[in-house]
Formats: sequence, structure tokens, C-alpha cells
Amino acid sequence: MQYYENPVIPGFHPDPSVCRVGSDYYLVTSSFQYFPGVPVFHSRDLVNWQQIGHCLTRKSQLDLGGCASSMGIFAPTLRFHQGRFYMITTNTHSFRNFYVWSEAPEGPWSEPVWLDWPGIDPSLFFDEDNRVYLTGNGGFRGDEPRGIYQAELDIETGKLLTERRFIWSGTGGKAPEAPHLYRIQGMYYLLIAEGGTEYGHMVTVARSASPYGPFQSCPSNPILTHRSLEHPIQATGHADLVQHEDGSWWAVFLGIRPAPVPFGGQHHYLGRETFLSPVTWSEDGWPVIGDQGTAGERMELRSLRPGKRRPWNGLESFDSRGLPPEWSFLRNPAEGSWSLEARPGWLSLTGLAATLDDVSSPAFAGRRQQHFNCRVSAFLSFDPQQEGEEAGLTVYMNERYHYEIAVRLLDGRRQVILRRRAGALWKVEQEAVYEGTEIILTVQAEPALYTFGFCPPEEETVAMGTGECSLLSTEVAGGFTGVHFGLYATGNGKRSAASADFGWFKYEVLA
Ligand code: 6LW
Repeated sequence: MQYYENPVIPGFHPDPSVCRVGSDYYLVTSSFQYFPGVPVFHSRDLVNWQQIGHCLTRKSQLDLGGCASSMGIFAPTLRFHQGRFYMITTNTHSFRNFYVWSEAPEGPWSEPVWLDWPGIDPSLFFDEDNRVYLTGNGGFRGDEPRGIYQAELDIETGKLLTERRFIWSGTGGKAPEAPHLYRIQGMYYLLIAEGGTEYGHMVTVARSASPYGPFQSCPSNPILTHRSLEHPIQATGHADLVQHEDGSWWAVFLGIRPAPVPFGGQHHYLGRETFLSPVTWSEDGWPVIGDQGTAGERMELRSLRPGKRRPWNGLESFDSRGLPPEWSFLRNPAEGSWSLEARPGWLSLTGLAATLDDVSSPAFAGRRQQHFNCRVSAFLSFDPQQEGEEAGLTVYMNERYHYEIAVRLLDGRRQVILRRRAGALWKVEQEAVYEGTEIILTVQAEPALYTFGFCPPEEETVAMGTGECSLLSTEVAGGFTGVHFGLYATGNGKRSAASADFGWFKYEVLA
């Protein structure tokens, strides 16, 4: 038997939504306070996904100025209809729902079409009779019940064509959300998530002969959940279905992989990740996800024929064509804070007053941590001019939970520092005088510990200390995101005179 490995998209990639166009599959995930927003992935086999861009690449589409961490872009839905891709989502920073469209999934995508529609997790369904349904979660207005609401939409203008109607409350779990409507074999299936996006998460389904119900709940709900199971994958929920070209059905959904912590308990810091599972149909026409509602780290390929997996390892050398698609800024990047042209072949970051401790746009560019065991290194050329100027490599969950290995100017001398921040606790753990202007900064990640170091070019690594992974976890830091490795610069209160130039960035997966 042949297998594929879950998660199919590791690291902070929650709320997956998928669609198929011929033999090509496209998938989007949530991005919160990171910019550009809504990563877009492509696959030919459902197992190997490659990021090809983002839907929201302009401030006119995504304004995150002052956006709190874990707010911003919540769950998107991706659909294809008559030559156009549509991506609908909520910017919870302004609390508005909107969609963008494009003929090419790599973009560019249209300006937002704003909706008069409350709640989160909007979804689109294009019916065979050309009606378009907007389905989303609600229950935040007045005393309206929590659950799933729906209306018909004019997809050209974004105007609602009907009243917004309550269609299902789910099976009684908290936070009924993440709806998707499908028409399968003449019936309307409504797939939702319940239980909240934590350890009680689950997927439930109901069906009706009419798109507005009444919906009959599946007798074997929930059709996916790992709640109260001893299982390496937890919090499974928020699914979307797709039919393979060969007729087989598959679900993408989110889950987490908690890492054991030394004194017991579980912590997850890689974020909510994207998983894949086969879907079979019961004799009475209900979908069954995975093995009677559970999914594994290794699952049988069945009819899938995956190509070769593109290695996750990467050496990024920077060129003027733009940052690689896996890279993001924290909120909209501040003008003049980054450049790929100032020093060709380098990523130049100019420190601003803002630091990594601020809900702001510090000079920052990073990529997700996607593996428990990996090693990251970055080559930095930096000659700080003013007291407090600093640049380096951060392991970043949010402004209150992050670790840095960095170079800064203190009392007129260049030093390498290891700093840890976990909530109100904050400490520069190590300081070492450093004469050179070029340095390689390193972080080695293991499931329980990050180990920080530096080396002058061509020399041995000097260890600077460690930081516990669990202190950056969602269980400690809160929120909906996962850890990023970020290159950053800051003037610690004022704009820096010197730019911090990064020559390369390496991400190596370790066994
Ligand atoms: C999202 C909701 C959820 O909009 O978490 O897991 C919220 N599900 O559906 C943020 O990702």
C-alpha cells in the first residue's frame, strides 16, 4: 500500500478552502495580520502543494494598519465559476466581508467587492441554475441565534438579492461556523465546523432538497473530530470538500500537532495546519471523512498519484523580482522599511521606531516554521550607527511572545544578543561583543527547544542559549496564528541610520 503524509501543508495554514479546475487544484488559507494576505497554493495531486502567490497584495485590498495580532483575515473560501476564481473572506480588523476575483489564481486579483453581510467565514456556492448563494456564520447581531445564515447574491455587484435567512444551528456544539454549501446527487449538503477551533473542534453535516433547508442533520455527526482522543493530530475541523477528476472525494481541513512538553501537557506552536483526508459515502448518502471521522499522519493514497514532493528546504538569495511567495510582512509594510533594490542581491531592512513588541509594522519579513526539527540561518551585513540600532533573526508568535538573536549597538559597541520575551517577562539573556559587520545568525529548532547561535563567516558557530518552544505556543500566547522565523531591524524608538542587509536565508529540515 502507498501512503501520503499529513499535514499536506505544514505550519500556520488554517481554514483551508479548495477548488478544482480540470486537473488543477487550488487552495487558500487564512493570514490574519500578515501581508500579503491569503496565500494561494496549487497542486496536481492534492498531496503536494506549491504556493503560487497571494490574493490580497495591495493596501486597497487589505488594510491592516494597527490590526491586533490574530485579527485581520479570517477564513477564506475559494471557488471557480465560468472562468473566474472568487475568494471571499472577512477582514476582522475593519469587520467587513468582501470578495475579490481573478481569471488567474496567481493574480493579480480584483479590488474588493464589499458586502452588506455580518459575521465571519463567508462562503460562495454557484448553483446549476446560476443562482449564487452567500453562506456565512452569524449570531453576533442583537439577539439573533448563533448559526449559519444565507442569502442569494448578485456576483457582479455584490448586492444581496434576497433576505438573509437563518438556515442551521448545527448539532449543539459551540461556535457553529465555517459553512460550505454543495449540491451533490441532487441534494444540498451543508458542511460546517462546531466546537470552536480548539481541542473540541469538529465537522458536522446536514442536507436538504432545498438550498435553504430545512436541513436534516447527519445521524453520524460529527463526521470528523479528534476531541478527547489520544492522537498526534488534534483540533481537526473547518473542512472543505473537493471531487477529484477520477470521481473520488477528498476533504481538506485544519488540525494541530501539539508537541509534548517536559512536565506533561500539550502545546502547539506551528499553528493550525492543512490536512487531507479521503471522503467516502455511506449507503444512505452521507459523507464519511477519513477512518470513520479520524485522520492520520500517514494515509492511504487510494487513487491519488502524487508527483515528487518539492523539498521544503530552501536557500533564499534575494533578488529584485520580489520576495519568495512564502514570505510575509507584519501588517502592511511601512514605506521605506524594506528594499530588494537598495543593494542588489540583498534584502535591506531599515529599522523604524517600531519594535517587535509593538502592534505596528516593524521592519520585518519572515516565513512560517513548518517543521518541528529544522535549522534556520541568515547572513547579515550590518554596521549600526546610532545607539539602540538592532537587526537580526526572530522566532515570532506575536508582539508579546518572541525570541531574537540579533546585533545591536550599545554604549558605542556592537554586540550579539539573545533576547527572550514571554508575556510580561522579558530578558536579554546573553550579550557578546562582536567586532565584525558580517555575521551568520542561526536558530536550531527541536520539538521542545530553540537553540540560538551566531558565527562570523567561515568560522564555527558560537552557542548563545535556548528558548522553550512551549512559551510561544497558542496555549500560552493565545491567538490563531503560528510561529514565523523573521528577519527584522529596529531603531528601538527612532528610525535607524544604517540599513541591515540580509544576503541569504536558509531553511533546512532536519531528520
Ligand atoms: C475562523 C473560524 C475558525 O474564522 O477560526 O477554525 C477562525 N475556525 O472558522 C479563525 O481562523
